[in-house]
Amino acid sequence: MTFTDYLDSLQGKTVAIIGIGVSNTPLIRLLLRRGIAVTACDKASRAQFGNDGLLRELEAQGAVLKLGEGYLDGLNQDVIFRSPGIRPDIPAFQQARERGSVITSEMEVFFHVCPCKRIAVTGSDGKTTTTTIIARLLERAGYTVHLGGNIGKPLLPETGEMKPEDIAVLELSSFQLMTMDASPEIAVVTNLAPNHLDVHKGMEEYVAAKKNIFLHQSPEDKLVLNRDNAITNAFAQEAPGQVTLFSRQNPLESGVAIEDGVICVKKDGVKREVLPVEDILLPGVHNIENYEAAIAAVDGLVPDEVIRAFAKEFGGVEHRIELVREKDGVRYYNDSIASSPSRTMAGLRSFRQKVILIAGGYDKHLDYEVLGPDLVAHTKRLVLTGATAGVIEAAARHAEGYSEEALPITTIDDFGEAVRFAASVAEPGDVVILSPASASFDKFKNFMVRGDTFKELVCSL
Ligand code: UMA
Repeated sequence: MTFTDYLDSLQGKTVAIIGIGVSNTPLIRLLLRRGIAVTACDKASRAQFGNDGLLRELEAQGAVLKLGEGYLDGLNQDVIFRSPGIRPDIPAFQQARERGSVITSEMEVFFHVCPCKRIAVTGSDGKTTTTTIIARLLERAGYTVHLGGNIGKPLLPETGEMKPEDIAVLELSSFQLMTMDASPEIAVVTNLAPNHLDVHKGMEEYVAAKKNIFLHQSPEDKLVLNRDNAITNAFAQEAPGQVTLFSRQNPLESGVAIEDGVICVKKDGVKREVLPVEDILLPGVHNIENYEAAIAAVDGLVPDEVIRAFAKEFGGVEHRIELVREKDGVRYYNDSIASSPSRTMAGLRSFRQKVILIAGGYDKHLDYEVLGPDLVAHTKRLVLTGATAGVIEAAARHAEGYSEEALPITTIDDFGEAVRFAASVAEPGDVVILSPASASFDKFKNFMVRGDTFKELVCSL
C-alpha cells in the first residue's frame, strides 16, 4: 500500500491519537491537513502540558482534544494510534478493540507504506550510535537516507517524499516493536540486557518484543546479531532470513570479527580487512561492537574506504559519552543516555582511569547490584542523586573489594548541587562523568533535558 492509499483509506473515518508527543504530533498535523477527523488525547492536563501553543494550534486546525483524567474514556474511533510509551494491552484499548477499533501506531503504519529499503536497529545498548553510524555511512556512500524512529524523529509524515532508491534507517525501541507485524529488509540487534522492566511485564516480554524486528523477515532479508551476547546469539535459530554474526570476543568462520586488531568481514570463505580498531575515534569497547554491527549491516552498500575515513572522524552522538569541556585539567563527560546499569557499565569501561561518577535518577526497578563490581573497579568517587541513589550505594557497598577510603560516596538530592560537588572534589587529570544508570523522569522531561542541564551546569562552573 502506498502512503497516499493509506491516507485515502482514512477519509471519512474517525481517528484518535493517544499521546501528543514526539511520535504523534507531526501525524496529527498531517491528518488534520487532509481533513481527517482527529481526537488527540493525552494524560497530561492542559495546565500540565508544557506546550500550550501546540494545543491551541491543533485546536485551531480542527482537532478535538481530550486531556487529563479520563482522557481515554469512551475510546471508540475507527483507527487509534498509540504512543510507544503506552502499553497496547491497557483496558481502554481492549474495550476499543471489542467495539471494532483498529489500534496501531505511527511506526507500524510506516513499515507498511515505506516505499524504500528499511534498515532497523534495536538492542538494549548502542542502538542510537549504531543507527547513526549506519545512516552516516550510507550518506557518504551517496544514498539519500531517512533517519528516524526512537532516535527522536517520526518518519511516517515524510513518507510521501521518499523514493524507492532511498534507504530508511530506523532505531526501534521495545515499545515500538511490541506490536509490529512487519520486519525490515536489514535488521540489527546490538545486544540484550534487562531494561524497561517498569513497563514490560518481565524480561520475557521485553525479549519477545525485540524479536519482532526479524520474525517477519523473508528468506532473502538480513539479520545482524551479536555473537557475544547469549540472548541475541540464540535468535539465530529462529531467524527466517540470512544471519550475519558479529563478535568482538570470539573468532568467527563467517561474519564480522576482529583479527589482529582489525575488524574483518568473512563471507563465502573470503576475508576482507575493513577497519583497524585503532582507527575508531570513539572511545570504549562497546563502540567497536557498534562499528562491527554497522559494518555487517551496510556490507555490500558502503565501500570499505568510506568506513575507514568515517571512523577516524566521527566523534559520537550528543548525550552519549559526549565530552562537554575541559576545565582546570578536569574533563567532563555527558552520558545522560545511560538510563540502565548496563549502559553505565559500558560508559565506565570506556575510560582507562578511575572516574568521578554522578549517577542516580528515576527507578525503573532494574537490578542495580550488577553495577557494584564496575563501580569498585572504575570509579574513585560516587556522587549520587535521585530516587535510585540508595540502591546504587548499596550495590557499591556490597561489591567485593569495596572500601570507604578507596570509593567515598556522597548523596545530594539536588542535581545542580551534585554536579557542583563533583567538580569541587575533582583534581587536574580527573574525569567527571554523568552516567546515571537510571531514567530521568523523576526530575527531567527526558534524558536530553537532563544532559542539557548537566552541560549548562558544567559550562557555568
Ligand atoms: N502519555 C499518555 N499516556 C501514557 C503515557 C504517555 O497520554 O500512558 C502522553 C505523555 O503525556 C506525552 C505523550 O504521551 O505527552 C508522548 O509521550 P512519550 O514520551 O511516551 O512518547 P513520545 O514523545 O512520542 O516519544 C516517543 C519515544 N518515547 C518513549 O518511547 C517513551 C521517544 O523515545 C522517541 O524518540 C519518540 O517517540 C520518537 O519515536 C525516547 C525514549 O526514552 C527518547 N525511548 C526509550 C529508550 O530509548 O530507552 C524507549
